[in-house]
Amino acid sequence: MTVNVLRSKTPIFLDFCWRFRPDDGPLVNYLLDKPSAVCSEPDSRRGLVTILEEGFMRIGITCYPTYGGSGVVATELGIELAALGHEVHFISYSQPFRLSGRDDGIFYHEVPVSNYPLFEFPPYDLALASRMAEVAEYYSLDLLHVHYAIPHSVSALLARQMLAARGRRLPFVTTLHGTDITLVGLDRSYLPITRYAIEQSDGVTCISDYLREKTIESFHIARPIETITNFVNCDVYKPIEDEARAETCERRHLAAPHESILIHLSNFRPVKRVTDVVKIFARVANERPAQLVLVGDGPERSAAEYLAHDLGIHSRVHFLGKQDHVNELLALADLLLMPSELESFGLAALEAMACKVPSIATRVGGVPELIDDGVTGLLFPVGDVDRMAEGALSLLNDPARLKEMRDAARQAAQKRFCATLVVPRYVRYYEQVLAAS
Ligand code: GMT
Repeated sequence: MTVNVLRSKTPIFLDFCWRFRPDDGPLVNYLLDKPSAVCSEPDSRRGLVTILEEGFMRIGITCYPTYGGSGVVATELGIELAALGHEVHFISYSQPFRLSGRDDGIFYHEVPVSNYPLFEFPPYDLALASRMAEVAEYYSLDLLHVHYAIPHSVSALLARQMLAARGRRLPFVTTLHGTDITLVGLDRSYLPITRYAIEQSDGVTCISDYLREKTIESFHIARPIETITNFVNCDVYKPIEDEARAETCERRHLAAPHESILIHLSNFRPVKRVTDVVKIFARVANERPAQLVLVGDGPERSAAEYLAHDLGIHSRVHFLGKQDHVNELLALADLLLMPSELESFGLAALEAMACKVPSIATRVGGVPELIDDGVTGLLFPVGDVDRMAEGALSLLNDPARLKEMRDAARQAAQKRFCATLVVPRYVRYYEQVLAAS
């Protein structure tokens, strides 16, 4: 039998004398003596132990693996945690799209969902709970971290109970991202169970203070909720310097050197108001040479395409669909358009900021916590496409001001939202949760 004793990046197997620590269940143990010692303590035994370095964790992460902010944050967090030496196990119905499948320290466990004809609605949440419990047991997970409350936190709660019945602990952290609270979670059919799962989580984090307050107010939650903002890897999301930018073949493919590039990046859900993006661009393109690049896909794409044709600007509007290396595209742009109805954070704007691209955005939800109006971007009321177009033009027509804002955007991303600052906060939070549970 092999047991974990201390914690380390690279397990070392040694013949030690050990015994179970009574309160910690069968998988957490501690060393009693040196290899040569006789096992003299009561209940002690000799056997193989894994020597692990202090602080090492095995973390199970569950998220929506498709295109969408919460899945992106969860995946990037897993990548950063693995880079810090932790072991990360993604548990989901398909591999998160930003994973290569060959990342060091990252494992993927698919959740098989039975499509037995009796099931009009296959019970994914139950299959997920079973897989979570299984993976936690087989791979000695320390904790689960679920992104987006519905249904992930309910599945994690079930997995924790399944393991508790077998004398094992499996604390779980829920990170709330936005529509799991502001839209879906408020639906009467989900509200009671979402509230229960939030209350029962061993730890709960929110991606902005706005969402934290909204959760407390809408769900009447009394338990502590910690804000840990979204983050960006500033070494991956980085600007291409000005002269080089105009010359890159990707940029030349999209626009002539004298043309501005406006970009939009989303999952094209109604909340993103993609048709407003096209309307803003039409007003800008009326005044100066410009191209619009739309990255992503979703239900509103066809309406946006129709509008681009209807307004006679389709030759300057490029629908690129889902893209893997959005960092490279963002770095080519002059401005990002994010006219959303609501954003609890606005990850796309942060990724753009790190690439020195300021946003024309709406003053909603958590966006003002990310974008300093007039300094790192410009904020407007929802639907005010005229003023958003004027704002975009005022920057594009004033290169000195645009440059100042570009620099400020990158600095803010580096100083406040860089992965190197934010990811250690998650690690500390896990440690607190593990110490308390
Ligand atoms: O609602 C969406 O558009 C997708 C959603 C998600 O969970 O995938 O996005 C939310 O989470 C992102 C990552 O934390 C945030 O950047 C988005 O602001 C947030 N969306 C909303 O609040 C509408």
